[in-house]
Amino acid sequence: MSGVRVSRESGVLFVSLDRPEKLNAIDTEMAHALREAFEAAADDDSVRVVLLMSTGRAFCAGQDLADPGVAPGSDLGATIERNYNPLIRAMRKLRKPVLACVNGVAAGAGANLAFAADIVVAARSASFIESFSRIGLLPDSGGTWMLPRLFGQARAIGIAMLGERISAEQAHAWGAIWDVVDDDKLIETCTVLARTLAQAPTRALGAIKAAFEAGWTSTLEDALDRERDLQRELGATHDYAEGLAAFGEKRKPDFKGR
Ligand code: LHQ
Repeated sequence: MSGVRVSRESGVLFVSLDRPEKLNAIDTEMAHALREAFEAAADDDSVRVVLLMSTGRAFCAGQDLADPGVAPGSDLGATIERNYNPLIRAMRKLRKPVLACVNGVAAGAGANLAFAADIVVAARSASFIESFSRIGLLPDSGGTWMLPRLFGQARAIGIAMLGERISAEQAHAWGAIWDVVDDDKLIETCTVLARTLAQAPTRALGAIKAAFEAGWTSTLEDALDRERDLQRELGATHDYAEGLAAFGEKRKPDFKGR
C-alpha cells in the first residue's frame, strides 16, 4: 500500500521501492515508509545491512510531480522538511551499511536517495539525472552536500546545472559509485555484497561511516581524537576479540555485529 516493500533475510533488510507504474516516484506515503524502514533498522540488532532496491524499469523518478502538494505556489520547503530531510538523516545516521542497487534511471531526489547510500552498485543500463534544474529547482535530499563529495566540485556543479543524464558507467568512471555490472548480474551482485556486509563486524562498519562523515567537517586533530575514541569502543567488542582469535587460528571470523 505504501509503495515500499520491506523484508528481512539473514541480517539483510531488503527495502524495495515498489511503485513501478509511476517509475517509483516518491509520494508522502512512500517517503514516510522509507524513513520508518531505516529508523526500524537502527533499532533492530538483527539487521546488519540495508539493501535499497526497486521494482520495474526505473530506480526512482524522484518526487511524484503529480502530487498536488508540490503544485506551483505550494510550500516546497514544507514537503522537504516533512518527507525528504528525515529520510536522508535516517540513512546517514544509521550506523550500519546501506547498499543501493540501482536498476534503472534515478532522477531528482531518486538520484540523491541512491547517492545517500554508502555503497552504490548500478546496472550498466542505469543512469543518474540531477533533474532539478530542468524544472527550476536545486538538488535537494542532500544533493548539494553529497554531489561535490562524490563527483568533485567541477563535475558536480556541471551535473547540477545542466541536468544531463549521467550513465552508470560514467558515474563509475568518475569514481562516484562503487561498481557497475551487467543488467542480468545486478541482483546477484547486490545480494552477495549485502550478505558479505551482513557478516561483517557491524559496529566497525558503523564507526567507519560515522567517522568518515564527521571527517568532512573536522580538522586532522579532531579526526585523530575521534579515531582514538572509536577504536577504544571497538576494542571492547566481541567482534574484535573474534577477529583477532580467527586471525591467530587462521580461520574465517564469525562476527556477530556486537
Ligand atoms: C512521473 C515522474 C515523476 C510523476 C516520470 N512524477 N510522474 C522534493 C520536494 C519538493 C518539491 C519537488 O522536488 C523534490 C525532489 C525532486 O525529486 S524534484 C525532481 C522530480 N523528478 C523529475 O523531475 C524527473 C521527472 N521525470 C523524468 O525526467 C523522466 O520521466 C525520467 C528521466 C525519470 C524517465 O524518462 P523516460 O524513461 O523517458 O520515461 P517518461 O518520461 O516517458 O515517464 C514515464 C511516465 O512516468 C510518464 O507518464 P505517462 O502517463 O506519460 O506515461 C511520466 O509523466 C511519469 N513520470 N517521472 N517524477
